[in-house]
Amino acid sequence: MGKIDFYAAGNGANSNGNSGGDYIYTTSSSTLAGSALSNFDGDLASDVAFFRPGQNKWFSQNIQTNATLNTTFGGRGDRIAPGDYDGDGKTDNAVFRGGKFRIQRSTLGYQEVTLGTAADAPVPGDYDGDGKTDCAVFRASTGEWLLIQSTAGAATLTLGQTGDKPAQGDYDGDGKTDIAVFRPSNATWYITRSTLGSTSLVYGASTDRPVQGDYDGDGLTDIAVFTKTTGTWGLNRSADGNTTVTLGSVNDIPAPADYDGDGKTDVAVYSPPISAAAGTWRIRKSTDATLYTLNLGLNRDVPIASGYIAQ
Ligand SMILES: [Ca+2]
Ligand SMILES: [Ca+2]
Ligand SMILES: [Ca+2]
Ligand SMILES: [Ca+2]
Repeated sequence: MGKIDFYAAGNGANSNGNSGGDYIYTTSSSTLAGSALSNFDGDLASDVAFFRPGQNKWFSQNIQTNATLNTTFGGRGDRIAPGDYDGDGKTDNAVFRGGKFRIQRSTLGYQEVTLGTAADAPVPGDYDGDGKTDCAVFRASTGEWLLIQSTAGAATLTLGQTGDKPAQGDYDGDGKTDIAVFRPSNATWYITRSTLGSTSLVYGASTDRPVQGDYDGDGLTDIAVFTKTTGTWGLNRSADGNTTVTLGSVNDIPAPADYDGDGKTDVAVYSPPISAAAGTWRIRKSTDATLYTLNLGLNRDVPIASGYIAQ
């Protein structure tokens, strides 16, 4: 079978007798929900992948075929900003540094986008829902989200304050990334959904890290937190309810993505080697809850999947 494109689609209707509030949604492989994060070969599953600072190496391994890709892109001081900026279904090498995105698009070639300042956090997502990742930054000091959308153009939205961690995702499942923050001081999530409007929820603890993803595969991003001291993942799933999973420890980097390609985000961590020869990837497959492990990586390697959540 050749390459196919993955789309989830559905209806959101409120049965009030008219079309108000009703909509049709689609999610393509470039959104922050579903099965296409960290997907360098463009199949249906996320790849184990990392960025190695210093060497500027991008390495990915398909865990079904063990096929690997190895490219070089980026420079000193870069933060990864992964996404599918050209909408071809393959994750593009992309970095943010000093108010500029540098993107090696898999089909359309190199692109630079000037946006924000060095102090801003890159928060790429598909804010206009056209299937292409948009450049975006979050400025905590003012709560501003500065967007340059691939179809809808430039926009500035406001949500958040100093200390907040950005947690963008598609929480209402309309195919458009929604701005969102996790506020450690009160353990509250604040979300401005593109179709359903504003909402907030107390979930997690002040020291938790936001690890939002689509853990139940319904097309809606789920609020989720990782407590590194206990290795506990709290998943507030939109369709399947609240649950916890234990995976990881204090030195681990959360790397949630859909590695088994079933449309549900898998709980996953990267353990840097510290004193061992290589790091360890641990992925809890959503299909059967079995653990996949792979020895791969060095101490400063940055999991590409961690580039979709607050770094
Ligand atoms: Ca691409
Ligand atoms: Ca877009
Ligand atoms: Ca949305
Ligand atoms: Ca999965």
